[in-house]
Amino acid sequence: MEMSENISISQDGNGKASRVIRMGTRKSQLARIQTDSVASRLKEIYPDVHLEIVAMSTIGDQILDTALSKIGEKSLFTKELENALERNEVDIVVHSLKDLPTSLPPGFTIGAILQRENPHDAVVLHPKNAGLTLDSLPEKSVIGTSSLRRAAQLKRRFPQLEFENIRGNLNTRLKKLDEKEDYTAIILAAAGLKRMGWETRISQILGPEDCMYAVGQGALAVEVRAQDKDILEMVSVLNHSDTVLRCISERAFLNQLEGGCSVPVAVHTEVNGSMLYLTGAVYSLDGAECLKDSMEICVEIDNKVNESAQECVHVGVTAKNVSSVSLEAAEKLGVNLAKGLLNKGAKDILTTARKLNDAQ
Ligand code: DPM
Repeated sequence: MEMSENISISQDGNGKASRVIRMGTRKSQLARIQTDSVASRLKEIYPDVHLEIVAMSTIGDQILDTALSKIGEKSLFTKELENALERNEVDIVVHSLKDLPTSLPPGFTIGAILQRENPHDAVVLHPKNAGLTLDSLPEKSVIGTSSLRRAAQLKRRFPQLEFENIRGNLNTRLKKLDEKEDYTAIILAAAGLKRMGWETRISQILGPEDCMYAVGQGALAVEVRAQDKDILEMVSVLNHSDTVLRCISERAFLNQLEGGCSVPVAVHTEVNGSMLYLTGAVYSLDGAECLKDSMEICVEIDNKVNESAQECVHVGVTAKNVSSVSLEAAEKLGVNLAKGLLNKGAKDILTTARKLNDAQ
């Protein structure tokens, strides 16, 4: 196996040289679980590889009392990890795809997107409300979420409910819900709850008519140095083509809207045969305004590998083993859907939402 200079070598018990790959992770329990799951996939595929896990804490983990949308910096959870990648201290970083901006800093790329978990949002009730749903909760019940996207859609759909910020990692939020009387329920991504082993706390999964999900929600992404051909090759086997195509269309949509993680933008995608379907929407903060549209495109799910030496990068993603024709089609779908919404005034809605949120 060819080795690049930034891969260190260790001797295993048989004296056989094998590669040491270091995986950077945030220290939160969810980040550790996500990194471990990618590590065990890699271990299955490459039994000779030595994996080391390096845990770091990021600004996003340290600032627990401010709403994510107000801290402003898009790369909140990713910056320190990218610094470590750049300095060759780690070779691979596993992220929730939805935390990665649609354009990555130069020198980095997403080398794999793994099969998506349930991408939908879930309602977690205070135990005393067991059995109720957002429809049947008493008027003025307080729902905890600091996602502008969730709040906008749910305010529109459930005007009788009230919404308040809640921050912290998943453990902290569940504690805040259970041990106080501040919130009737909180809204979290089903995928995160499942990975933490808290699926039993899900009392309701929100379908697209109630709340569409965030771009990339539920999918794990593997970030690497763009120049590190060996590692790129190695992680490319983790790509799940349906998920890659869906997430590229979603990211292209968000990118064309110039939205970050702190704008009320939501999506829904499906792959059926060779058709890729994308629904995307932008909302005012109070949910009163909504621009929403759907489009579809034919993607060939053949396995025409990208033979060309220069790999194509689509919204930060290098998917070496997915057909480049399909990747291009997926990207075009997202761009075109966004252009349609921009023609209908999406820019104004987003600009106003940003200003209002900054002023609050
Ligand atoms: C982003 C948002 C949130 C996270 C904004 C959004 C939720 C923030 C909040 C971009 N990142 O969704 O509208 O509720 O205050 C995050 C979670 C996961 C990845 C937790 C969650 C796990 C699920 C996954 C935080 N990032 O959303 O419940 O892998 O998608």
